[in-house]
Amino acid sequence: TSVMNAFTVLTPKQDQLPAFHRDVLQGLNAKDKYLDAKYFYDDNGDRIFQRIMACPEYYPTNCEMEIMQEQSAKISALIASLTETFDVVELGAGDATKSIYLLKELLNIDHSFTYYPIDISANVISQLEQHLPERLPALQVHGLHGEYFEMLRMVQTLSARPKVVLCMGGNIGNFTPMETRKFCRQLRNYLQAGDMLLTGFDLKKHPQIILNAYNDSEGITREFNLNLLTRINREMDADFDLTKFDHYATYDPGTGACKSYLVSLEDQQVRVLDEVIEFKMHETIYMEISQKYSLDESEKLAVQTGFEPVAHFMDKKKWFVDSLWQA
Ligand code: AVI
Repeated sequence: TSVMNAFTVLTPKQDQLPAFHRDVLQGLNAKDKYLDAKYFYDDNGDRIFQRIMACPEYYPTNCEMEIMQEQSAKISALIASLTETFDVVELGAGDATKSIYLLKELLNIDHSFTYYPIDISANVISQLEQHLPERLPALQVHGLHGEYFEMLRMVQTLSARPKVVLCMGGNIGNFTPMETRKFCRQLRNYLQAGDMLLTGFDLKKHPQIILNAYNDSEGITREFNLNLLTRINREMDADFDLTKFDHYATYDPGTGACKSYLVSLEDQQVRVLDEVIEFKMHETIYMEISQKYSLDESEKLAVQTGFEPVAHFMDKKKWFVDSLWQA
């Protein structure tokens, strides 16, 4: 019986839930309800995000595309001047449509590196492994599906070469500034002195331009947020009525925080697994932060977290920056 008791104690019900179920229930039971934006990216979420990136108001993709298309040769020459050999690890690789320009230039310099794309979406990784060889036949690709640091640890066991880590697309902006500092410090701890990080920051600009990017006129961002409720309905046997929630985006130029919420349009009860979640009319679910930075703030972040800022690569409008840091 003592074994039985120990077993019972060690496996309370919450521990048996997949992380997604556990995090969703925790967020919906919190005093200020929230959901984690990393869960936006199921297959349908990936497709909606592709449409966001193609919509006219969502400028970051075009800005970073311009940087990669026009400055990849410069960036790769700089990387090559700082290290002889390297492997490339990309955090949140997505469809790699931007990093592909840099990978191409890096291949011109050194054929022997391996590209390790890491993404939370299994679908994204299998697409990359399938399609990258068509675009860059000489590239060695080893995709990893999972959380950034778990997969980085995996990369360290696979390769001892110096690392060039890519964190593009303003993915870092989806952490709060405090989480970002923690993330950069943690990343620094995974890296060796001399390793490099190329990281994107969406820069502060006219607040209306930012707000419009997260509240597009076609309602694609709205759909993107609501899709997480659809995912919860499907995967957690829930009964969210999507017509009873609205999308609301805010941008505070003081702090640089762009946040999105879903707003309950009435008093309502939603069943999620075997729990009932109560919503008051106009109660919100905090969905996502997309933090905007100044160049100075980005440099300060580098120094605070154990990196040296080496160079900034901006688009012509100066709306977005990819910064190269060295550990
Ligand atoms: C993935 N990430 C950088 C996007 C952003 O701009 O924060 C996600 C996004 N959310 C709404 N629109 C785009």
